[in-house]
Amino acid sequence: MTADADPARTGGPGDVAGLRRLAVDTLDANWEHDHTVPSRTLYPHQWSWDSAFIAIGLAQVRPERAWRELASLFRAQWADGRVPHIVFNPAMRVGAYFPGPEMWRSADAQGAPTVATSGLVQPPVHALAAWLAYRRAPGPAGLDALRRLYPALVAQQRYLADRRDVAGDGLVCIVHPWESGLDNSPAWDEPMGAVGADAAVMRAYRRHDTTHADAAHRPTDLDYARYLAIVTAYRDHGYSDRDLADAHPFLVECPLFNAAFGAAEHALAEIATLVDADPGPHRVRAARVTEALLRRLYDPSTGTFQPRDLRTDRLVGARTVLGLTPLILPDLPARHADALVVEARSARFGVDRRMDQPLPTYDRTAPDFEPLRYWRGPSWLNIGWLIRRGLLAHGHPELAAGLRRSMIGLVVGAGCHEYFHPDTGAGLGSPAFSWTAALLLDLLAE
Ligand code: 2M8
Repeated sequence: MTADADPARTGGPGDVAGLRRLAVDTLDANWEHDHTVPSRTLYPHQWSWDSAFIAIGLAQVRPERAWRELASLFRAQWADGRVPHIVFNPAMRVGAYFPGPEMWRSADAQGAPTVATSGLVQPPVHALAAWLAYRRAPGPAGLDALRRLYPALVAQQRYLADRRDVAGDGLVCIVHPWESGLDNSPAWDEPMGAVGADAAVMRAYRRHDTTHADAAHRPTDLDYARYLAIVTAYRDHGYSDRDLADAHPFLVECPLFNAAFGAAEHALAEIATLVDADPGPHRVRAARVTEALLRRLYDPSTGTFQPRDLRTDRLVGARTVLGLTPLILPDLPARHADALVVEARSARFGVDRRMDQPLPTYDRTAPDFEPLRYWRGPSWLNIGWLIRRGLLAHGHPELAAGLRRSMIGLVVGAGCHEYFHPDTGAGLGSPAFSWTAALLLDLLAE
């Protein structure tokens, strides 16, 4: 197959109908009474940003489920507006996932819902997902769902703006690498280096992930020891966001999280016009987020966005795919969008109208690029999907088409895997991963 051919239209197992069937079967198999698990083995509960991506795909084939997916997630919203990154299914056996509800102890925290959840959040891509789901499945049922979701989506944004702007600069601060969604990205190596923990503490626990996936494809025990140390610090602080700057061990402004935060305001402006609310304040807030991102996270010397470690007030040096994601902001100035396109097209990321290799999550020319290890190199469909949207928003349809073909080609070659080898395209992690299936459906519909 040439790099130019659409892998979904060349016959064989990669034909559009066959791919759609694979995606729908994967989503159906992962459906669990009111939500979709990311993976039956590795992630058997509900995850926040997974549900958003999943709803976008479900909207095409099971619209009623798309709205239930988002509604069940938002039923677990805390009183302060935070949307927890995991909603635990009480029917699952103890030990089905680590760290489980016994570690998070959300019931002891003020304002937590009755269902057990984590106390962290994930990138707020839900308003964008709700808006896109509605565009795929417009009609009275969708409009009702948007009406119900709108205040909850606004409260989610308010939580992030009011409680998580630790530096007072208009950007949201994440308090754990799990909040970024790119758990062990090299972007977190510098801030994580300052978190005191010993890999040996993991002898006291049983990791669940490494019984279902190769340990060489997952975060290390030292990573997990640090993850637990940060969870414990936040939990023992009652999951309160007061005085975080004084003692919390991990405080970072992430370009992807904040790009999603800004994109949510753009999407809320669209939703507001549909549900008879005022879009004006959302547009004002969206513009402020873009301005803050440019002021605080854009590095003119590299022409890309970098996370800011608030404990040192320095930009992180590693060039990861996170830096490209502000492209999803429609109001990013052309000069900055152009610089990101240069970075995307460089040998580091290789975006092209004819892509030889999948988009990696980390600079593939870096000496510590790891093609097998989770978010330290492998290719992920949700990231490619976001960047493709950004390329379209900033007038690069040919690059967007190249990226789309490359992403579809990954599933044609390996199935709905969680992530893919960034050189060979081989499937890694869970072989039946929900957001891969859902976003494939979205790409096929374009
Ligand atoms: C991964 O994260 C969880 C912790 O939240 C884990 O490794 O156990 C990440 O890929 C995250 O982005 C994703 O939402 C989650 C479920 O798919 O898995």
